[in-house]
Amino acid sequence: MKLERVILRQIRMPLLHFFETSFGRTFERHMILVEAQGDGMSGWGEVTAGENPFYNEEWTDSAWMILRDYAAPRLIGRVLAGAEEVYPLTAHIRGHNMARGGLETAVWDLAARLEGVPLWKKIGGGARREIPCGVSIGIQDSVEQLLEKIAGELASGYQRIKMKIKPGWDVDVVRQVRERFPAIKLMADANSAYTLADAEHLRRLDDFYLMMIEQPLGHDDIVDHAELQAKLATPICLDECIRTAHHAEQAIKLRACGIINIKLGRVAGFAEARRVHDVAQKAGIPVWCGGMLEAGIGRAHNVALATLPNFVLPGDVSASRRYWKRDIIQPPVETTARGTIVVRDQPGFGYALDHEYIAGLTVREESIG
Ligand code: OSB
Ligand code: MG
Repeated sequence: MKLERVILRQIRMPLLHFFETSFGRTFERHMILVEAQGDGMSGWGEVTAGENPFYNEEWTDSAWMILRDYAAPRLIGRVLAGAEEVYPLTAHIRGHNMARGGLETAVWDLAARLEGVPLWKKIGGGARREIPCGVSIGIQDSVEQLLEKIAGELASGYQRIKMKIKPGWDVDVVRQVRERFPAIKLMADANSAYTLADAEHLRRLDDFYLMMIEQPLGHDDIVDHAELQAKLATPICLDECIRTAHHAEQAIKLRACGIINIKLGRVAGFAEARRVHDVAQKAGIPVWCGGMLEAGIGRAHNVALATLPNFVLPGDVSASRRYWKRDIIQPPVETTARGTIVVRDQPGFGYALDHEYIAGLTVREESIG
């Protein structure tokens, strides 16, 4: 496949409700869609960077510059034997995995479309026909609101609830959720809001038999997580810390986690996501697919990823309607009453793009090559 042109489009999509994590509230997403053109077809990717450099070092504008000035120029005009070649070709860029991943996933989609096969097949997935789904629920203005939201998501069929926590919204809130919902699969995500000095406080969460506690400590600190894990009965799940398969190896060797959340953008795309998956699988560590408030392209890519065999836990991949009044794909991503997403068999990421809607949402566009 010869990559001839890369088109970047930045779109603006207001969220139906704000989403609050320990690092702040998001009201509106600004995401970059990557169209990779080659051999007469287009593949599509979505950059999962946030609007600010708070989850990791990237944000929409940094990703735009990395893609335009570094990643896309490295690929344009090249004949690629396969999409696996994208990761090493952009590996000279330090960090900026989400920018790299937006392009990498677009090339995987292109490769699948050129062969006329679904993306899940192209990446070697297909271990399941339905993806088990959970939801991630942000920090709310009141516990009552949180309980109501959880009840609504359970009524929709979702299989597990993840609640965001931060200092001041943690043990007491989790206790109230547990009292109201004694039997649900429940977990908490701190997005790096604590330090080892909070170990005794975090240990109180052991009373609530959570499935896991996600990324309690520093975004880049595997060693402290190992020390904390030794003190906790609840498994730690690493998110921010795992940017490469090597990080996964180190975390497992140090016993810093019992579970890994894999996000395509955080690890720069499908090739490295598969390697993280394989490292975890070999060590007997289950994984699940994380989310970054994606629009339809990113959501569909997540569904494909979650068909790999070791994605055995419900992920943060949920229906488009939880976030968007209207999604950029047709049909939108929908869930069954069993709390699953049925994997589609159409070529590439499996959904149709709503080009007219995308054009209306586009605030800047640039063609490279
Ligand atoms: O840590 O998983 C996270 C959203 C933004 C930044 C970080 C995270 C999240 C989520 C959202 O939890 C999950 C979703 O997309 O539904
Ligand atoms: Mg997380």
